[in-house]
This record gives sequence, C-alpha cells and structure tokens, in this order.
Amino acid sequence: MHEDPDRTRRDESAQRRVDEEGTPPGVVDAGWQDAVTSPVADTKGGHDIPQAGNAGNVTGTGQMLEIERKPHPLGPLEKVYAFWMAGMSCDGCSISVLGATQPTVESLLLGSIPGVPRVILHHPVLSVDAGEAFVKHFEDAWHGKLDAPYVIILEGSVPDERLSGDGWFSAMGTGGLNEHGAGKPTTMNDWLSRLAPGAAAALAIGTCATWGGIPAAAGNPTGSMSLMDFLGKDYRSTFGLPVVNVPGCAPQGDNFTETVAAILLFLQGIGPLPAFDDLGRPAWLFGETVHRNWPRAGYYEEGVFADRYGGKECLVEIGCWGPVVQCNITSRGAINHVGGCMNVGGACIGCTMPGFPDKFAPFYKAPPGSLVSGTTSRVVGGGIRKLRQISQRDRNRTPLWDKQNDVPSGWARHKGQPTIAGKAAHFFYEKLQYSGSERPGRTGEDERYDA
Ligand code: FSX
Repeated sequence: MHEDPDRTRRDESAQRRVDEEGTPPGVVDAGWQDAVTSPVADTKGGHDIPQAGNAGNVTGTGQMLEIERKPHPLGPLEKVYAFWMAGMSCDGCSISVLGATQPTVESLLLGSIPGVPRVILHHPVLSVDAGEAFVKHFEDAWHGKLDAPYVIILEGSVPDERLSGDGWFSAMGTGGLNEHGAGKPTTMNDWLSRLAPGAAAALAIGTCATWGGIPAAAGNPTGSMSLMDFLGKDYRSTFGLPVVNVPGCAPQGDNFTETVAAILLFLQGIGPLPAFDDLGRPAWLFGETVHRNWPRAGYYEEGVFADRYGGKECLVEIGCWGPVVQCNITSRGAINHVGGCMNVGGACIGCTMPGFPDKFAPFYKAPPGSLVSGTTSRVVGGGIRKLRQISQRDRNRTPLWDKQNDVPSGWARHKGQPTIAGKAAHFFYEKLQYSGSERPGRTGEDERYDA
C-alpha cells in the first residue's frame, strides 16, 4: 500500500510527543481522528428532530438520525449563543460573512427576522469584550452556565497540536483543558473538545474548516484537518446534527447566514431540518455546478473557448474547473448579487471542493478532462453553432422584408440578402415549425381574404 510520507512523519512526531508527555487530555490513543472526548450522542429527552425519511434531511446517505421524537423542550427560543472560533485561517471567512446581505449579520444579531431567535455572537475580532472577559463567555458555555443553547462556528482548519512541540499553532486564552494547562495557551483543539459536545450545532465555515483547505495542502506541517476530521464521523450535536459544512475559500457570505437562519428556524421548532448532502453541505446551495448557472456556459455548448485571460468565451481551456465544481457563486455573486470569480472573468479553481487545493493544481492549466469534453464540444457544438446562425439570420428579418426581398436599413450589414441555400433552409425550417399548428395571421380557409 502507498505510504503517505507526510502522514508518517506527523504520526511519528505525534507519537514521540505522546511518549514524552503522555496522552493529552481528551485524546485517545487511536489517532488524531479521535482527538476529542466522546461527543454527546445521547439526545434522549431532547429536541423534536424531523428524521431523514419524513423531513428530507441528510439527503444522499439514506441514514436515519437515531433520535427519539420528543416534544421540543427548549423552544420558543428567545436567543441562541454563537461561539465563533478561528483555527488556521486568514479570517477571510469572517470578512465574507460580514458582507452578507440576505440575511445580514446585523439582522441575525438584532433578531429582526421573524421566527429566528436573536444571535448573541462571541467573535474573536468583532466582540467588544476582550481578554479574560471575552474568554469567560466560552468558559461559561463549557461549564453549562448559559441560559440558552449555543452553537459553535469554526473558521480555519484544526491543527494537530501534538506536532507543535513546545509552542502551539492556534490558541485563544490560557489555561488549557485541565490543571496541567495553567499559564499555557488554550489551543483550538482544547476549545473544540470542550464546546463541541454541548453545542446545539457545529458549523464549519470556509474550505479550511470544512475540508482542511490551504493549511492542509501537500506538506501540511501543522497536520491541519477539517472540523469533521477532528470530531470524527460519529460526532452529533446535542440536537443530533453532524457537522454542517459551508465551504468556499473564501465562502460566499450569504450561503452562511442563510444556512444559519435555516438552522435557527429548525432549532426554534418552526422549520424542518434543512436538506444537507452527504458531506453536510446545504444541498440547495451546493447541488449544482458552477458551470450550469454560468452565463458563459452557452459558449461551451457551442464549442467556443477563450484562449487568453480577458476572453469573453468559456474559460475551460485556460484552467476553469467550473463544469465539475459544486458552487453557486455564478448565480449568487460575491456580495449583494454582484461579482464572483467567474462573473468577473476568473477561472474556477475549485475552492469549494474537498480536493482543493491539491487536486486542482496547477491552477490556470486546462483540466485534463477538458481535452475530451472540449474536443467533443468543439465538434458537435461547432455544427450546432452554424445551424443556429442560419436560424438567427432569418429571425433578424421581418416577414415584410422577406416579401419585399429587401431590408430598409441604412446599416451595411443588413443589406445582405438570403442565399438560395438559406431560403431553402428557411422553407424547410418553417415547414417543421408550423407542422401540426397554424401559422400566425389569417391563414385558415374561412378567414383568408384578398386585399
Ligand atoms: Fe480558509 Fe477562512 Fe480560505 Fe481564508 O478564515 S477558507 S484561507 S479565504 O477565509 O479559513
């Protein structure tokens, strides 16, 4: 079997550290996938969860959430706490979300969306609290001192702190998980181990948090991984949800706020659990490819491709992966329905996909698959384009101009008359067009008249 040298190196390093320091709290020896204490899977006595079979959730897997149906014990909720944490990230996810417009972050914080509980956000950059006062809210959540449920949100990937030697990769506050941590930074691994089990929902935003992303690219000296990798496949929130993933590097902000609003309506007991695909992506947002909703897709269909940046045609041959990438940026835009990679001429490099970035590298080189699909499109689409041009030329003439065999336009391009072949094509085209139906105008026996 092929051995991943990076993985081997990380495992050896982790083992060395465990040998020297003992197993870190909350970590079991089986490996980093199990690096949290068992999440709270017992939801008995909990929320009334619609199940896959009758509420349309967790599509694709066919798996039922094994949760006992009980009356909603918490709703109606007046508020929900949101604890935003940042792992190995560039903070682009925060910036994206702040630009969201439907709904806005402000409307979530104000509780101004009917039926959606108010969100009390604790964010490392946006919160007014700082230092100990800021961290105390997180500790209150851990100790169960909050007066409402909480959700956790992670941007950035989760590093494997067992590789960080005497330092740390990503931390917030001090104290660690237990008495051994006094004075030491509390790592993101520690916080996630503390807060994930008691969270009503765990949301990963951005490709780093959802799949590993750039920090987990080939080499990966920090052992970075996604939230799902860190919590393991058996993780369930207290409401029975696996990790919810809203990818993108950076993600589209509305994709996140809309998902949050939908989940809050669910937690409120008003809405059904939104549909997620088998990787925990909101199915209604990531079910289509970039290409399907892109205005330039028509060029692909007719086999016409840009051969340089700035070209107005399909970008596949200059490295666009849009035909296989699940993302809605072309229909939704970047902010307020404006912008977005391909909409402004950029080739899609697959940033929403689990294989990003390695499986889409080198960027801006035509995907190998496009050799087959592009050539096919050129041959078939090229013929279709020609036929369409014939129809288009004819549809650019009024019936009167046809009769007069002239176009009364002073613009030179309209002076050209149909060729014999064009007239023949037009004749047969109309035969087909009106077969089984009437032509416009007085063409029936009873209504025909002579001027
Ligand atoms: Fe990652 Fe977020 Fe890419 Fe950045 O913080 S998804 S590097 S654009 O934005 O984590």
